[in-house]
Amino acid sequence: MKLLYQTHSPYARKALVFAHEAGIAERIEVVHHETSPTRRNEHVFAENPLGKVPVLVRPGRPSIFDSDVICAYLDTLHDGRRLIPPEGEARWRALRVQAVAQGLADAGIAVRWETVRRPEELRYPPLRDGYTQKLIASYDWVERELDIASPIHVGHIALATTLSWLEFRELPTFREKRPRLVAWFDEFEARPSMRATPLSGQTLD
Ligand SMILES: N[C@@H](CCC(=O)N[C@@H](CS)C(=O)NCC(=O)O)C(=O)O
Repeated sequence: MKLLYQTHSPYARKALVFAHEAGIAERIEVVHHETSPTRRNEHVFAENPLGKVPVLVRPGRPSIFDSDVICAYLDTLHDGRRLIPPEGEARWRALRVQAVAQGLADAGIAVRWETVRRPEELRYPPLRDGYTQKLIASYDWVERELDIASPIHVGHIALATTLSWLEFRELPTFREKRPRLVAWFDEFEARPSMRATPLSGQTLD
């Protein structure tokens, strides 16, 4: 399998960290692609009509996207404990954290459009502020709600890879007055799966 990847994408890293945690990373060839809605990447569009990474290209079978679906598929390929709990409240807890993590990454990208990516004269500060409020409210939510004592699940992976990216891009910090979250995140960042997948590179628009 090939993973169309980007070394500075929180979503792509989530899929790859998931593969490491599931013990199947060696079955995946990682191929870096630059993507941006302002610079069409034909290789990525050939596999995903949204033109986004990550995409999992499977020999002889249709490609899979987005990161949520890739993780769900990867979870069917190993014999260990499921990283997406199959049933009960544990399932909804994990998927809910994943949803907040996805929204955090989406909001972080939106803030970057309104601060550094869009030409200065086209930036709209109220939009920057609105998305920043979503970041802050979500940081507070995970400080309160995160199930730090549960066995590792997809929500943990999505959240850690997103928080790591938010720091990498110097977006508003989650570190102040959120001791529970910070302690959990710092421990998670030391995991081999995170160390094996460092963030690097700049977005090209
Ligand atoms: N919901 C998607 C989001 C993927 C995404 O936005 N990827 C970015 C890279 S961080 C991308 O390829 N953007 C290109 C574009 O928006 O055209 C997922 O979870 O995989």
